[in-house]
Amino acid sequence: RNWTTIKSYEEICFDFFEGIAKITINRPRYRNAFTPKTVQEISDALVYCRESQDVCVVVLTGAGDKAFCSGGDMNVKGRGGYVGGDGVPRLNVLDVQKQIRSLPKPVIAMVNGYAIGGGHVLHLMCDLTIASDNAIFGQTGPKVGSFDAGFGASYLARIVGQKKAREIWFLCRQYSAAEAERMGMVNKVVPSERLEDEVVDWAKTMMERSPLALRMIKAGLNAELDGQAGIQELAGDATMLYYMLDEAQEGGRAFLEKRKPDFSKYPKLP
Ligand code: 2NE
Repeated sequence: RNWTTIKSYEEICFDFFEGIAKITINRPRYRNAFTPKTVQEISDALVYCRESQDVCVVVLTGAGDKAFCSGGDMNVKGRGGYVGGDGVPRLNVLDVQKQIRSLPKPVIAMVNGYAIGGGHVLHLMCDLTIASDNAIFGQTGPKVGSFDAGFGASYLARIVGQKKAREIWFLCRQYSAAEAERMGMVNKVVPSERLEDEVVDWAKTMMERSPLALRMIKAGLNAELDGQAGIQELAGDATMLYYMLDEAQEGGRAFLEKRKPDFSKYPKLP
């Protein structure tokens, strides 16, 4: 498959192939643990994915065959967050979680090994997860002095149920791809040599569907769980659609032409 580089970064790769943008955490030496810089680069790539008319589906993965992502880089975990080159402690991965959540395009986690700690939460945030049969899932926070009580807890519980979510966090065990699939965290498990083909198949199928319909259903699924922020997303999409109608154009035109708007001719459907 002929992936072309969209933009070069230091700690991620960012590639494109036939409507699919692939973000690869590229720190295999550390099982693809993220630093504040890795996260900043992912965030930048996600902004590109949101803005680009060419990107239809986003894939998030990790380099090599051992890990999707092992969470925050413990080497730079300081007091108050993960410390980058500027010496400031950050938890900027939480912003990336929200970016994935509100990206108006499908995001697939392509899990090719360990999805652990903050890396596990990243796969959860993606709309779909396709995993290789050697993938391993789990949270480690309470073992290593951390936790994610945000999406990492409540969204996990929505997916696997309260009892399983508590088990996953309280015991910090590791789960096989088959177990993760049974829990509903994984859409499909495939042999590792088929992983990318399978992900590209799923992406291509989604690209045959109406992008606006996918956007609205993602916003609707989010809205139920995300409170006012979720409603804002769905409402923003409704505003965007309204702006596409003559009825909304008439309001703006009337203002600029300094006349009363005439909305009488627009349909009032039952
Ligand atoms: C991922 C896992 C299970 C892999 O185990 P294994 O046996 O395959 O590899 P190994 O030998 O543990 O790791 C290979 C190298 O990668 C480094 C290791 O230190 C090791 O380095 P060397 O000994 O060769 O020098 N490495 C692996 N994960 C790393 C990490 N996260 N940071 C820095 N270096 C790492 C096993 O490695 C593991 O359990 N890793 C730690 C997972 C973890 O606890 N992550 C942090 C969770 S907290 C978090 O992510 C978080 C949050 O809870 C809330 C907000 C934001 C973030």
